[in-house]
Amino acid sequence: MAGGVREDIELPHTQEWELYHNDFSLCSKKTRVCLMELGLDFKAHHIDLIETGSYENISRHYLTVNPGALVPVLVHNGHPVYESHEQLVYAAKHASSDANELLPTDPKQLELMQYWVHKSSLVGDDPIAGCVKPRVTLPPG
Ligand SMILES: N[C@@H](CCC(=O)N[C@@H](CS)C(=O)NCC(=O)O)C(=O)O
Repeated sequence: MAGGVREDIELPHTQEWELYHNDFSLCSKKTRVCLMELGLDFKAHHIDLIETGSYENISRHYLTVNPGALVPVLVHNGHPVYESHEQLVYAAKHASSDANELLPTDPKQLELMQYWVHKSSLVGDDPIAGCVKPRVTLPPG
């Protein structure tokens, strides 16, 4: 799923902020930490992945939350926000005024923050770049 909020999708919800996540998922942890740092109250929906063998992320129900079958999904007033790095910035921008401020006001600091948020998203990362080059050359074919 493309990242960002989907205003055109309305999911059942009982709280302003809800999070579909998994305890072992690093991406979920990023969003959980962010929500907690902001001091936002959120309803958590734990989604089992491979660890229990139940593959709840490919259940009929969860595919209505994320047709891409991935966690985390942040839900704001019923609208899903996809991609954890988008969720961090979205939550920080839309948190109520009594939430802790996470977005720097200084443009240079904001740029630095965006750099690290993007870096931790792994989006566009070439998995080969930066790796140690192999010492052997495999024969062609
Ligand atoms: N780029 C996505 C990656 C999400 C992702 O890969 N989530 C993993 C857990 S960390 C997942 O849901 N895996 C389920 C599976 O592969 O079956 C994000 O940052 O939100």
